[in-house]
Amino acid sequence: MRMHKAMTNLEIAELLRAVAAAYQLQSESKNRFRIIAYQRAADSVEHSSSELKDLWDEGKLNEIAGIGPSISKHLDELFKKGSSSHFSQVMKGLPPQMFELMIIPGIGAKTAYKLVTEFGSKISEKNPIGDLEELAKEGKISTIENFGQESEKDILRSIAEVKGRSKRHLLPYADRIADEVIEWLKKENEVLKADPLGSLRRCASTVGDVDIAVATKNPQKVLNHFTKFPKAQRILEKGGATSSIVVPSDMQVDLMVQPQDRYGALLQHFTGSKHHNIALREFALKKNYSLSEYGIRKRGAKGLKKFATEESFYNFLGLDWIPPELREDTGEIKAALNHQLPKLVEVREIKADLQIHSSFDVETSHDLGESSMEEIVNKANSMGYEYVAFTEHNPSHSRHSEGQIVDILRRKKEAIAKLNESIKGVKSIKGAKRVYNSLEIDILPSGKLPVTEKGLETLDFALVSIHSSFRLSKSQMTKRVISGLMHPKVKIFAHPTARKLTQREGIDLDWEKIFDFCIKHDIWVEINCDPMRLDLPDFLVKEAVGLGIKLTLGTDSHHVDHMDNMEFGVSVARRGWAEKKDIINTRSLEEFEKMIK
Ligand code: DGT
Ligand code: CA
Ligand code: CA
Ligand code: ZN
Repeated sequence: MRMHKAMTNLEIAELLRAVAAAYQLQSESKNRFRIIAYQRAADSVEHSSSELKDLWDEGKLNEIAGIGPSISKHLDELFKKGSSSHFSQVMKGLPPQMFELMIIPGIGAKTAYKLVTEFGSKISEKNPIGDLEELAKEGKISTIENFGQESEKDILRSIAEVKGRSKRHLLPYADRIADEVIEWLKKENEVLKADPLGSLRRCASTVGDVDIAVATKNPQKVLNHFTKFPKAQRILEKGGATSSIVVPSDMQVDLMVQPQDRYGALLQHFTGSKHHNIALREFALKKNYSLSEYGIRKRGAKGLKKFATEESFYNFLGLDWIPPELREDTGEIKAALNHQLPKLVEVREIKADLQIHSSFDVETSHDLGESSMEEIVNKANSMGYEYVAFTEHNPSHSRHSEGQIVDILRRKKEAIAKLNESIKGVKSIKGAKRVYNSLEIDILPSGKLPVTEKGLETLDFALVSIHSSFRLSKSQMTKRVISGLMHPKVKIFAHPTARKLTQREGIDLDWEKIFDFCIKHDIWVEINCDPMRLDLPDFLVKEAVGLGIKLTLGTDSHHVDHMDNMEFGVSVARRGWAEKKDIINTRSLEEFEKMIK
C-alpha cells in the first residue's frame, strides 16, 4: 500500500477499505462496528467533491460525514508523516496483493486472503489481478476448497468488468474543478470571458477531461497564468492557443483561447460532442460552408465569417441555438432547423424531492440517513419545495418478523402524521406543505417485496428498486422487475438500471417490456440524482419521454447536503429531452395529491 503525502481521495478510500478488511480477518464479529465505520468513511472519502488533503490543510476533516474522531486522528498522522502507525499495525503481516484483489467485485477480505495464501508467489505483488486471471483461465481456482467452477467463472467475469472500468470522473468533481479554474482565470485582467466546454458543458454523467474556453486579446499572458493554477500538479502542454495541466485525482484540464470576436465559434467547436460536430459539418457542407473553431468559411471563397456568440453561429446556418445537453446527434439538428427543439425542464421548476432517506430508524439492513425529518423539511423549505417523500429502505426482513415490520412502519406513519400536523401550523410560510410517507423497497431476486400487505397499507406510496443479485439473465431480470412493480402501492421504479458510474454496469432489462408495463399501470420511472448513479441514464430517458412515460427526480439523499444534487438529475432529464410536463416533481402539491390517489 503506497503512503505518500499527496494521496488522492481514491487512494485514501482504498487504504481505509484495506484497514476494514484487516479488521474483518482478525474477527468479523468482534470488530463489527469498526468495520462498518471504516467502510463508511471510505465511501464518504471517495464521494467527497473536495480533496481530503485540502480539507485537512484547512482543518476541516470533520466536515466529511462518516469520519469520526478516531479515524480523523489516524488520517492526521497519515497526512503529517506520510503513514499511520495504527493503520500499519492493523495490516501488519497481511500480503499486500490481497488488497488489490479486493477491487474485484465479489472478492472480499477473506476470499482475497485465502487466494493469496493458497497460491503464494503465483499471485505477484506487481500484477495480482492479471495473475489471478491466468490462474482462473487455467482452471486452477476451481481446484481449491470451497471454490467451484461457478466461482471461477464469476471471478473471470468480474475481472473483465474491472478491466473495462474507465478513468472517467464524476460530474460534480469536474464541475467543481472547472469553477475553481474559472475563478482563478478571472484573476487575470486579460481574461474577458471564461466558460466550460466539452462533456462538462453538455452535462454528461461522467467527464474524461475538463475543457475551458477563454476570450482574450493576449493569449500568452492567459496561458501563462493558467499553468500557474495552484492545484496544477503537472503541465502537459503549452502552445499558442491551448494549454493542458493535470490537477488532483489525475484530472486533465485543457484551456483554449481565442479573441472575443471568434469566441462563439470556439465555444461551438469544443463543446462538441464529436458526433454533433460531425453531423453539423455535414449539414453545413450541403450549404457549401465549412466550419472550424475560428468561424465559418464559404467553400471556394476567401474570408472567414467570425462569430462572437454561439447563437449567431447556429443562426447563420439557419438553426435555432441548441442547448449543449442536446448536442449528441440524436435529432437535435433537424429539430433546430424546424424550430421544434424541446423546452427543457429547469431546476427552478422543481417543486419536490421524491427520494430522501431520513434518520428515522426503520431498522433496515441497508443504510439509514443521517439527517432528521425536521432537518430535511427545513432544507426543503430553503429550496422552495412544496413537498418531499421520506423513502427509507424497508426494515430488514431477515432480522424481523412480519409483525415487527408492520409495527415499525406504523410508528413511522405516526411520526409523519405528527410532522404534517406541525407543518400545517406554519402554512403561511412559503415552502414545504406536506411530507409523504414512502419507502424504498427491495425487489427480491424472486420478484417478491419483503413487506407484507399490512405493511404496504401504511404507506402513501412505495418506491421499488434492486440492491442485490445484479446478474440475472435479461428475461429473468425483466420478470423480477415487473413482478416487483405489480402491487398497487408501488408508484416509482427507482434507480432502474442499478448502475454505479465508473464501477458497476447496470442490470440487463428488456426496456420495451418495462416501459410498456409502466405506461399501462401508470408507474413513474425515477431519474436518481446521486452523482454515482444518474439513473435512468440519459438515452433511456429520451426513449421514455418519447413514449410518454412520466419521470420523477429523487436525490436519494442520506444527508441534507445531498439534496443539492437535484441539479445533476435535472441535467440528465434535459439530456433526455425532458420538458416540465414529463417530470412529476414539477407538479404543485395539489396536482401531485390527485396523482397518487
Ligand atoms: P470527454 O472529455 O471524453 O468527457 O468528452 P469531450 O466531449 O469533452 O471530448 P474532448 O475533451 O476530447 O473534446 C472536447 C470537444 O471538442 C469534443 O466534444 C468535440 C471537440 N473536438 C475536439 N477535437 C476535435 C477534433 O479534432 N475534431 C472535431 N470535429 N471536434 C473536436
Ligand atoms: Ca473533455
Ligand atoms: Ca479535452
Ligand atoms: Zn436505492
